[in-house]
Amino acid sequence: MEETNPIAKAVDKVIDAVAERNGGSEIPGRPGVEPPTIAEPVEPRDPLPPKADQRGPDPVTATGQPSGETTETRGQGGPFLTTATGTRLPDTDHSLKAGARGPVLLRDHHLREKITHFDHERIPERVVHARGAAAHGVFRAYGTAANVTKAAFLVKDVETPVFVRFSTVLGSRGSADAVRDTRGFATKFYTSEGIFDLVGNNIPVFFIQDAIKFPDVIHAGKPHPDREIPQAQSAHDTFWDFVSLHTEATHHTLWNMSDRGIPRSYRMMEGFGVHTFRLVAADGATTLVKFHWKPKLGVHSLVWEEAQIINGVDPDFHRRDLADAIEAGAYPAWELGIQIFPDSGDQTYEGIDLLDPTKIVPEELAPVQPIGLLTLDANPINFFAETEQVAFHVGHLVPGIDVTDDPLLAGRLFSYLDTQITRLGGPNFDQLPINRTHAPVNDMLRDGMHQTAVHPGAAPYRPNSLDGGCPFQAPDGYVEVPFPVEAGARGRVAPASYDDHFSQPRMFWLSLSPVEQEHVIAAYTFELSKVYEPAIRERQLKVLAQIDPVLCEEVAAGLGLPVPDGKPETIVDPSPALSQVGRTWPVAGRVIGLVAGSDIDEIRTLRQAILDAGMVPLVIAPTGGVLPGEGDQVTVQRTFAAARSVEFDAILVAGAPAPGADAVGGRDAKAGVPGPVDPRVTLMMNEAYRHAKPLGGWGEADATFTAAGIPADAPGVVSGTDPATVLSQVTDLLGGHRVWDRFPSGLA
Ligand code: HDE
Repeated sequence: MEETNPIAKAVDKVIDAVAERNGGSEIPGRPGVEPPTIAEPVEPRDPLPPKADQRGPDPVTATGQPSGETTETRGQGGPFLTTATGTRLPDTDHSLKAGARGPVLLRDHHLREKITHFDHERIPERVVHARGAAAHGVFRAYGTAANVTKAAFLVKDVETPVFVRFSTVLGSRGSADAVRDTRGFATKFYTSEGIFDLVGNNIPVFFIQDAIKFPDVIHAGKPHPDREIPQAQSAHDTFWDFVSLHTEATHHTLWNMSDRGIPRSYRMMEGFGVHTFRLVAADGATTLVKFHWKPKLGVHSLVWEEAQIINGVDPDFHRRDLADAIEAGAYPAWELGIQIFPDSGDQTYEGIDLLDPTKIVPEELAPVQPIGLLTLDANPINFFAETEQVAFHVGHLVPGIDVTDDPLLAGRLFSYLDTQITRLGGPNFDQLPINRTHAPVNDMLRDGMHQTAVHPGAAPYRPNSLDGGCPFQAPDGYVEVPFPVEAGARGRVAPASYDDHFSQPRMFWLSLSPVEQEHVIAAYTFELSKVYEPAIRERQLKVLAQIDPVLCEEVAAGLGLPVPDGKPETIVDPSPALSQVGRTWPVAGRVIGLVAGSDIDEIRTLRQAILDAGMVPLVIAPTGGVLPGEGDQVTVQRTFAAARSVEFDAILVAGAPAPGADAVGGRDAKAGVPGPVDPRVTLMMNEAYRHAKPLGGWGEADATFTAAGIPADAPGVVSGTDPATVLSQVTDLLGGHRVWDRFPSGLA
């Protein structure tokens, strides 16, 4: 019962206190559960509960039974500082010394325990996908897959707890979020039949067709081994050396060079299982499928200059966006869908080899059929315990879902289990709280480092008679589909269908709108211009010639290189579903910058209107504190000195702000070019304009646009007298994500 739950009550009290103190502000990002006092708190009290937007792993034992734990008992307990073993401590600031000036005594057990534990706080980061962010949620099945799979979690209206981790591939754990890279989209379903991990990416194809090349492609993408640069990016010699020599990578690389390589948000990415999976129905019938996640907010991306600025201004951009959206109640949601193919024996569909992970099946040929809804509704309580320790494994399967013979998947089935043993320090990683199944475990695995189950019994083997024969083999348990294996001579070989490396890249290119094609040209030109060796650039141009002549010519022109011979050999139809431009989407969780200029009275009402529309208003003013004037207190979230355009999806300006007191180049380099309007604001408007973001203003706002060099009649620039009308027009523009017609494409 909600009312009698002491934690829920405590959280409610804290929320009320926060709201009261903050003048009703609902801006996400508060670091702790309650506002701190200025003076050091000295009155002993119990540890505070987690924030209202946070939830830890569900309380189950290491063997999957309800544990009866609560948030209170799982974290820390009692008001006083203790050792790891619960002995109370009166002082943790001074080492035990012989006299005030030392020496420090070796017998100081508290010092040794504290420092020793600290010395071992780090674990190896993931070999790939080291940088990530995660959230808890729930998956509700529509029941539409029940005819093709017996998986219990896909029965209509069944709700399954999930934990989802998003990631970049190349960067280290501390690298920036908005880099050009593939994104991981890994989902752990805690089903009643055991764990199912769908470990996907935001790009539907992969670089390579065989797992044996995975170390090679990753070695090529990671920083160079001598200088260990560059960090978290593909714009360097070894990457382009590899992909230009392994042309099977062309399709994936083209997606990377498209806007898909720089997502606006984890909330606005598609996800793909990539491989073809085999589903098994209750009657044993099998079907081949590809999994898709479709974001409710649509697929959106950054523009490249914006991404570059973000990586300096807010390297945690995607992490923050995910956590803030959940804290603000704008829960991200995706539909899970499947493309269904008959399991006809040859494992192809419309001539496409379903076992080749560098190929998609266009949605126009096989529509994505929705089978359930994923909603992320809670942030983790502790990054390390949850986001870092979560261990995904493509071999975590449940009855009704089987793998196929895709050779990339075969390597993954080995790798994900193996890597956890180094990363998480032994074979018992499944027992870490975030990895615990919700299905009762009755295995014969025993002992090992960090064993947390206390196994009774004398006979962890079978058959046995000493433990009454337990555990018994389950007649309804997981069975691998007895799919016939095509016999042939043993050899390091691939089927002929794997030789087509260019027809699908060409299809992707032809499916993009002109503005998206412009971005692809710019991305290849940027990346290859960072390649030192001309031979590698020229080799890659030959690859581009196989995709499209315009793409090749434009990139060659940008690099100042001759256009190589060669042209596409295949004729393909575009797949319109691959373009992300041209539709409108919900604006939930979008961030609007509200610049307090000369006409700030309306900011109060507008701010509330933005909150009511499910978006996040950030008030930007010359100094911090609260806005001057009558009415509700409005807290300033960003000063002119601290704000940068990249934090906002759209900017509204209340008139024309005069230069602030700190608008001098010596104090703030952004203010180096003086003008009648605060130069930090004109820089902000100018950047947002270049990044095709909707802009709006009222009062003397035209003076701000003029000072920023923005034509008042430019597309997506809304100037008016009524702030509510301006907001409504800007909100409509935001639904289309960017104002793409501001910069018409020369390719159109
Ligand atoms: Fe991974 N991959 N991978 N991968 N992968 C890992 O597992 C690997 C591939 C993906 O948030 C590692 O636990 C091989 C495709 C995601 O924890 C490792 C091959 C796809 C994540 C590993 C692939 C992925 C990983 C590193 C080629 C999309 C992050 C740490 C055959 C369908 C999961 C770990 C998380 C992580 C191996 C290719 C997605 C080393 C050998 C294709 C989302 O085991």
